[in-house]
Amino acid sequence: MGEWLARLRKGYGKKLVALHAWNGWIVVVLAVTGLVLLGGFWRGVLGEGRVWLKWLHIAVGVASILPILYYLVLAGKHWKALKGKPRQKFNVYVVLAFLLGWFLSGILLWQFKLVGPKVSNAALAVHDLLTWIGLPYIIYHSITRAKWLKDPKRRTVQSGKKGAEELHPAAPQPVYTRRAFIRGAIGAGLAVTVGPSFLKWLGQSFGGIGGGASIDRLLETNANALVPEPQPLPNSLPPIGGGAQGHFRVYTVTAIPSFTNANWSFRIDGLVDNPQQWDWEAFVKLKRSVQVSDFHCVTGWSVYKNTWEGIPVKDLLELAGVRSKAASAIFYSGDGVYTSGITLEQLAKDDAMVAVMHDGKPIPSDLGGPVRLIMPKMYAYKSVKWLNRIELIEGEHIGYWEQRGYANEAWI
Ligand SMILES: Nc1nc2c(c(=O)[nH]1)N[C@H]1C(S)=C(S)[C@@H](COP(=O)(O)O)O[C@H]1N2
Ligand SMILES: [Mo]
Repeated sequence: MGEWLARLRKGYGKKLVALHAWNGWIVVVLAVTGLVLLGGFWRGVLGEGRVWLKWLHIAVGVASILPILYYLVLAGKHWKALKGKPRQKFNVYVVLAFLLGWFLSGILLWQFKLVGPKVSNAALAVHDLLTWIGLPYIIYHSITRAKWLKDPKRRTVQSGKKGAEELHPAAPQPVYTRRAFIRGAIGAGLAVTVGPSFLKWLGQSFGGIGGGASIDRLLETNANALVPEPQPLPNSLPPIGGGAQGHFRVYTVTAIPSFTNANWSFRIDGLVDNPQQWDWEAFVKLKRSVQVSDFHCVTGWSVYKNTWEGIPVKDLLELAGVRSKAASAIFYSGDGVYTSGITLEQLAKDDAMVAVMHDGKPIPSDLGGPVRLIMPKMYAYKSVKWLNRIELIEGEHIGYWEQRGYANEAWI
């Protein structure tokens, strides 16, 4: 009977060790893929690879529930082993809470179309927050508990071979003090390296509600130098939407381009009777209108109640005289790389707009200024930044992200 129990416990120890290792690797894969997906820098570098990476992140994320469930099966025994070790118990609670939080918010993000922008937006905030707190915690945990630092007496999972104490007699005091020092140093190092990005994220996500402050900051570093500045209509300043709520994440697949009066122009060509071309001075004189609309990125964040001022796409197409053969339009970015295609039928909506101002101010270069497309009822990958050309064509155009897996029809 005693022998049988011992064998069972031995098996359970091995299982826990294996489970811990599996879980560790899953966290590593999710952390690396997640951080790469988050980083604006990698968007441009990866191109199509980003879509694959996203699916890998989702697949591994969904699978991450398996070791958690398996652990819950073994948890009763583990809990007994942790008797009288409140810190270890606390650690298990914390790690489980993070894993479950990541899993649940991740499922909502994965199913963003089903749950709608409000829920997926909240899920993204939770997913990010857990990452900023949980990842340093787990990194700290794995570094400080790596074998060379480990106090054998504190092991909570026995490998099943021999008791750890037998292999390594308890370390003498001075070594333990050094260990504590190294742990402290690692903790401080993590706080210094991760802390600033965390605070920045915190400020952007929660401090910037109203969005005003950070867009003002982007305007201060605006790389564009176009004169004259567009003058806002009365509906635009103060913005009739009351000011945007939320925060834009600056996305680009190239370096941020910059424009001056000398190198900026806007044209409409292709299947039109009267091809058009404007320089900046002429373009700011075109009649603009104002709309309030929400802005939704397909990755789960939104900015609500933007007051956009610009020229309705309909008016521009009318000026150019679209030929009956034309079926859709290609929108080109001045970055020379990004495009998106939209059918004329979809463009017939009154709210399709070539925007020149946001909340009564010029659009900063980081956010696609001087001119970007706004398609409020579609996901924002249709909202081409640094827009400088509309070409009318017969068939359909598959744009930059659409070639890389995003649906060409982007209705929300
Ligand atoms: N030229 C260009 N336009 C672009 C993109 C881009 O990478 N390059 N990203 C698109 C995507 S996916 C989104 S969500 C929005 C983001 O707009 P923002 O950078 O102003 O937040 O721009 C869209 N337009
Ligand atoms: Mo997006």
